[in-house]
Amino acid sequence: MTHVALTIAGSDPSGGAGIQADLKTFHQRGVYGTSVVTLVTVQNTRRLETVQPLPANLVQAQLDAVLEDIPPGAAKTGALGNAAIIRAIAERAKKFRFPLVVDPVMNSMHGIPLIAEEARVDLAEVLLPFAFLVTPNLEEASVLSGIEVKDVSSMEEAARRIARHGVQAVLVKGGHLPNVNAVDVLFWKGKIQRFKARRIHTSQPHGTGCTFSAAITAELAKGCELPEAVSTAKKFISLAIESRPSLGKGSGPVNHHARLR
Ligand code: PXL
Repeated sequence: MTHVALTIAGSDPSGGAGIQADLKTFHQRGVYGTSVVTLVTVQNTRRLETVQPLPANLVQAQLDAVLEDIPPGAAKTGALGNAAIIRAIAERAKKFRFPLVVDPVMNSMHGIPLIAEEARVDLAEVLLPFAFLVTPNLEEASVLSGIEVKDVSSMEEAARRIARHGVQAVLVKGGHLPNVNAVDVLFWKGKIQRFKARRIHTSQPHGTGCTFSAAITAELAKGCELPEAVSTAKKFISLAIESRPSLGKGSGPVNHHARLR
């Protein structure tokens, strides 16, 4: 049986983040990948110059074409650009019969917005009600929860608050926490679970968030339970960071070819 995962995300021509990272991760985790492009960036490992969202009806038409033909076992969203695109996707997500993972991408690694600031509320209020899982980093968790998220206890509180938007599960990623191991907090079915990994000191590799959420989506597409999917994906992203290829003259990508034993 061939398992299928769908990504709805932006293009990163350098291949480290966005749809390129998602498709490579799906492939590496043994899942057939399909993709809907939301926006095009002009970037390399050194700089991001342009973010050009596609017309929302074109995003929706891509989604309709792929859904009627190759229904996935799970889907994820990445950079969404603006409120019109979020609404076009939410309109279809209402009827998804598979889990939707929302990676609430707000800024590129270079600090450039990948979603219009006024559209952040739409992410929370329009899309999250139809999502299975949302995977914010500390900064995104602060925006989505309305509280300052800076340590493990505020991560837990933020996860509970974000779940009030109607999303079934919340994974707050602690990769940017100072001085502690890389702890992620999962709130699911009324309970908090922590996932720990040794911190790997690097200059923030490019595409970590995309690759992690894509790996979770791949496991869900194969029918894994959520905690098992998160645990496997965390091992994958840790190995991908550890074994990153030195590519590019700036902040290089993680290793999408990482192979779990
Ligand atoms: O890592 C977030 C991200 C997502 N999607 C696209 C990106 C980036 C970061 O640069 O370029 C297209």
